[in-house]
Amino acid sequence: MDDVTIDSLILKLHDVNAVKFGEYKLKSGLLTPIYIDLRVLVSHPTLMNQVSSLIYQRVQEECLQFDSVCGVPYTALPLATIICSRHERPMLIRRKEAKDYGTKRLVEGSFREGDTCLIIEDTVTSGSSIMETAEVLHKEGLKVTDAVVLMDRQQGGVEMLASRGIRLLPIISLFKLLNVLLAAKRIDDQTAESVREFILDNNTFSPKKQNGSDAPVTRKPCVEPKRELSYAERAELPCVHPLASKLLKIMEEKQSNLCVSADLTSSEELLQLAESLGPKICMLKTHVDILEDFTVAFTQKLQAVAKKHDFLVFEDRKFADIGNTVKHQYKGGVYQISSWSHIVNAHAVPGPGVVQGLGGVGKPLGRGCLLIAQMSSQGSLATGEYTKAALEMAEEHSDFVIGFICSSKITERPEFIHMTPGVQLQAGGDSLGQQYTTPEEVIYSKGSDVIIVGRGVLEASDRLKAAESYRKSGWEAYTKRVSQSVH
Ligand code: 5BU
Repeated sequence: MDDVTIDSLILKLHDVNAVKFGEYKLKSGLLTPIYIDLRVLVSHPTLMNQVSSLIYQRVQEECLQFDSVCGVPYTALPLATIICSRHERPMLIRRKEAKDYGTKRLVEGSFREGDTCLIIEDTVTSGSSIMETAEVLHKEGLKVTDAVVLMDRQQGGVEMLASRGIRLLPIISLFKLLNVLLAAKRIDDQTAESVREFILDNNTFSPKKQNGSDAPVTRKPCVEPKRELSYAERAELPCVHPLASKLLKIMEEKQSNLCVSADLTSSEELLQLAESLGPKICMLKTHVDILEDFTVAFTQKLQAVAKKHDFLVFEDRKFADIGNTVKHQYKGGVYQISSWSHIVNAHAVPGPGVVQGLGGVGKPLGRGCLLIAQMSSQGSLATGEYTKAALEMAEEHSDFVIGFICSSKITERPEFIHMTPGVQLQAGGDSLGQQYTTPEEVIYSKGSDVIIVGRGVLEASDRLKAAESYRKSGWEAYTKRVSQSVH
């Protein structure tokens, strides 16, 4: 789905008053500074068709398999009708109230027990409306595995539905909507910030509520495996964080454990680098504060390139303050890192508050954090007991910490991903204390998972060729390591 189409749709939705700013009451009684009312769509047939096309495009992109389609009443009903009519797919209608005469059916249309029904919705906040419809469908013997939604308010719907076995596929996220309206000067910084604040402070999903107990719910720790697992095997473990699982899958699919460190000062050059090296890398690391021309539009373009070439973005921000401060640094300020970077990192030096502050912002967005357990620079103080303490901190916050920046493997637990900077094809260093180790040494001998390479690629006369050499070298070291430990 291309970004230009989404951006222009967002502006059109704003034009027809489907997105309003002010003070509105939600179904839950909560007052919200943004209201999304897609009921007006029916008065705008062109827009209606465009939205239906986008929903169907998403269905095709994800190769979803289903026997029928059901729109959540009422706003999504006409959307489902257009899609089903245009693409000749069977539709089901869920009644809000059962008739008190005739068949008394709650679901109209023909279906067989065990059929899969795809749900379509216009806006999701907590996910409860989709869940209500899914429960009615379940009672009729239908299966619901996926739901496509035009607008995700990012308040916990994805997580709530996932906990009930339904994958929610959103087309527009609220943060994306804000960025586009802000870039088009439809709203000011203050409005965008107050909405962001509201969304982050009002996440409706609490794993505690889901299992009815007060005990904090964390993913069950992985059992230490008896042999070295492949990236693909680790991705499938239920104890692995969804973002770590995504990264491991990308690594396996692209046969790349290379993260390029895009330490550049021009956003244009950085985007060009991302575009050309995209197919070779599993992750791109940034230092956005060294860009001389940072804009919100840059982050949108970077996200689009990351999506196109299937890599994750890691902003190497190295948060190191008390929880309350890092919370603001992560979600706000000029860079709004949480809105575009999949992964960030933090020093363990402030204690667990740093992870808790960041987690409050990042967890609802599905983000992940790396703890800096060791550094590549000469004389680093992050050694011994400090490294051990960072590991313990990660183990206690494994619902947000997905791994480490380290020079070698520090734990056998397969849910944590080890990432190592200070890598070049020849060992050595620079004049300011950086120390380099080779990909073979890092991945094969030291058991790390990802090589982070900056100048090794950036200073090469042919960056693409250099990236390919690092990818190949890192991948060969990994296959050698895994094959030697098989059974
Ligand atoms: P180089 O050009 O490959 O030396 O760049 C390494 C990058 O990794 C650079 O962006 C550093 O800020 C970053 N880095 C590092 O080198 N060592 C560390 O321990 C950590 C980050 Br944490």
